Amino acid sequence: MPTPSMEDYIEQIYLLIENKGYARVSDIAESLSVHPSSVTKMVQKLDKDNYLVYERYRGLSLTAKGQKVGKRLVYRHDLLEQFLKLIGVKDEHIYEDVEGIEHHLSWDAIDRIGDVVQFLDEDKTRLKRLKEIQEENNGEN
Ligand SMILES: [Mn+2]
Repeated sequence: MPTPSMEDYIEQIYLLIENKGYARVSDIAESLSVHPSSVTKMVQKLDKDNYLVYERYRGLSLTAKGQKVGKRLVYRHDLLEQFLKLIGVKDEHIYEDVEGIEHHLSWDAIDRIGDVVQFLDEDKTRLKRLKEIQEENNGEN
């Protein structure tokens, strides 16, 4: 199992490759706000653990295992954003909140949150009722 830090790297590398077609050490460092030397170190570890293949002058590509994990991590991040948005969390909190919790939930919890998203999404009266409750509770504070 990848550590939280490894997950952050795999997730960002997956996104960079998806969006730009490649992931350079400097791009990874920028998107994670870390020093390039930390990226090089982690990339070497991820290579050793078979998530990616790193060649100093050719760049880096995800293995099948790395792609599979990356895809799941991006799905998890997006689902949690969608969930927080649906339950009414303010936009300005969503990204940081997801970054804070995503590594600490079991896949069981992720799947159950997926159920709730579907539950709220498939019948708009449910969301409407949730909004009413929130307005009532906000009135109390
Ligand atoms: Mn994330």
